Amino acid sequence: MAAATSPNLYKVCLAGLSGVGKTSIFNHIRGKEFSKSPRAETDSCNVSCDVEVDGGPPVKVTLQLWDTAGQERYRSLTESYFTESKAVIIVFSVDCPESFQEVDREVKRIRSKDFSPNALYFLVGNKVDLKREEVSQARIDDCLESNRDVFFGYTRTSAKEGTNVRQLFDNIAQTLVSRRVRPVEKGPGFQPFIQPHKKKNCCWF
Ligand SMILES: Nc1nc2c(ncn2[C@@H]2O[C@H](COP(=O)(O)OP(=O)(O)O)[C@@H](O)[C@H]2O)c(=O)[nH]1
Ligand SMILES: [Mg+2]
Repeated sequence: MAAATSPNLYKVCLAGLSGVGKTSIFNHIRGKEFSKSPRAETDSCNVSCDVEVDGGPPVKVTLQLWDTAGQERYRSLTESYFTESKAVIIVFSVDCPESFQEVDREVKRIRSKDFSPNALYFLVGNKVDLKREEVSQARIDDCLESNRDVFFGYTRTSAKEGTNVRQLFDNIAQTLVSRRVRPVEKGPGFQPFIQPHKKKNCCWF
């Protein structure tokens, strides 16, 4: 029997140095209020997007977005976090040059196939509501120019004010569909991303 038709479901992960606002972006898109100390849990939420393809009726896409439980603090985001990701959002904070240096390290890891090798990568500069931007646009442009084969987009966001967060996910959904990235097969072989023997919200590592 043929596998059941898959919905347009894609796993998407957040990455980037601790403190850049990953959990805040995650919380914003799932409608939670902004907090000065958001609780980090390994968790996922579904983000629904309508994508226009070739002028036809909108296609429904679900992005299954994953946040870290703060493992990045110990440089211990393991391969299992990225497994099956179709897109990875690498976040830095515009007020924190160190977080931008981390982007360079992450690009090196992507190039050495340490990260999810088949995912599309999206760069995000978060906290644009802050007056002090310490990462110059010239540095960002350089990074995008020399990594044109890595990043499919750059978005300036504020998780605090909600600036561009929705647009980021719409853009990711649009890119995945227009590049004909295969969604998760939800047929008989489908596995939820949570490891079956572990409880939801429980740390994997
Ligand atoms: N001003 C401002 N602060 C933010 C923004 N996003 C996150 N923060 C704050 O930055 C800190 C770290 O955020 P968090 O989401 O936990 O970062 P994570 O470690 O990458 O998950 C928290 O105090 C947040 O309230 C933003 O867009 N603007
Ligand atoms: Mg977090």
